[in-house]
Amino acid sequence: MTPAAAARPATPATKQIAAEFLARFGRAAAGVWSAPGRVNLIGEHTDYNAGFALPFAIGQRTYVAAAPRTDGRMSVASDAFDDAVEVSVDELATLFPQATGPGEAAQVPEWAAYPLGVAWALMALAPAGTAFTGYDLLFTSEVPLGAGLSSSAALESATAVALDELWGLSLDRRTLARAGQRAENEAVGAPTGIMDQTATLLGAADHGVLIDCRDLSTTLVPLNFANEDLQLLVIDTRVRHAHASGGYGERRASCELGAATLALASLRELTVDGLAAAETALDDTTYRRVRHVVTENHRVEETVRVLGEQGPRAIGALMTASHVSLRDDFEVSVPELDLAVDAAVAAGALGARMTGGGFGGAAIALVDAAQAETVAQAVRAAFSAAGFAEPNLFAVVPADGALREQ
Ligand code: GAF
Repeated sequence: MTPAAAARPATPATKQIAAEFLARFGRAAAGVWSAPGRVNLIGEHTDYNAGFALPFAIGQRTYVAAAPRTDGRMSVASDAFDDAVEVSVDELATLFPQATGPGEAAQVPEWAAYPLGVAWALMALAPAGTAFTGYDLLFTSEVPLGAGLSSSAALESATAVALDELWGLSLDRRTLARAGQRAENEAVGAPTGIMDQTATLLGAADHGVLIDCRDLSTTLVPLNFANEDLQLLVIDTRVRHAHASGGYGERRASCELGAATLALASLRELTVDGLAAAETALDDTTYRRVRHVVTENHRVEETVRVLGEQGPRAIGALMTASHVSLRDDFEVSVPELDLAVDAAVAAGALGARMTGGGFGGAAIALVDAAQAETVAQAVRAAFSAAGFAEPNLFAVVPADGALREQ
């Protein structure tokens, strides 16, 4: 199909990707789509436990330009990676077997497994008889890779909205989110939850997205830091992480063990009041993983309540408590994240916490706008004194989710 032109004005980023597409493929793109990275305000490692999370989409986006091909082939290329990949659409339908373990599923360079995995997952959802035209897809991204801001979901969701429209599927956003998660789980082999795809597909300017991961229902929660003279600073530690390997899967397994031992469908069923009984039934490590999830769900509900009653200035203590729980009970922080949080709070931040899956990536700090530079300088100085690489600091605001740009 030939998509109708979208009404959004061109931006420097959309002009750039359109020009790169023309230069690379010798013909104009038929359209440009984009999806944002995300910051999780609070609610970490709760999504795969059917719990609550409160992320928001950020202004930094991943863009994809696309034009149809006539030879039944699909190509994906990115200005961030050398290895472009091309496959026939027929091959694509069977390219990814179900992952049998972290990192075992990739049949293609890892970055390409994200967009090709989404195409593969969408093909399985399409009505019988859908004509799967091949496309050239070219990506560029403003979302830093491996920084805990979900560059992966930005890539998945940009692909999902583009191919949904180009293939005429008209799937709803929750279904697109599940397709992105399936790509990540089964094509890339990372056993991640649904929070990031939901935030990048359902986010809205000046709002957080409260996700109930039990039924994937979402509520937009007003969240405007500037109105309260606040800034939300991202402190990218530059310690890179990957969830296809290492501790993420182990934490998930611990949670599943905890729920199974307590005979619960998921840790969502356990409340703070039930923790004392859980402690006697679980080994110490499993208990601490469970305690994090249960108290974090409670902190998300409290954050939503406090935002509604008092506004964002009052949520700092909940953010910092979330970090302490992730550091001590869930044990997914690293020294750089702990230092970012401690230095920001010591310099006057209202609250701070690691954001995303952990094992590296970024922290966030809620600061008075007037104090933002003081806090940033204190964090940089603390990193320098500790001998850590200089962190990358920038402010983010809640922005729109995935959309058609051009
Ligand atoms: C990563 C995962 F992709 C999410 O699904 C979520 O589990 C998060 O870590 C931790 O809250 O971003």
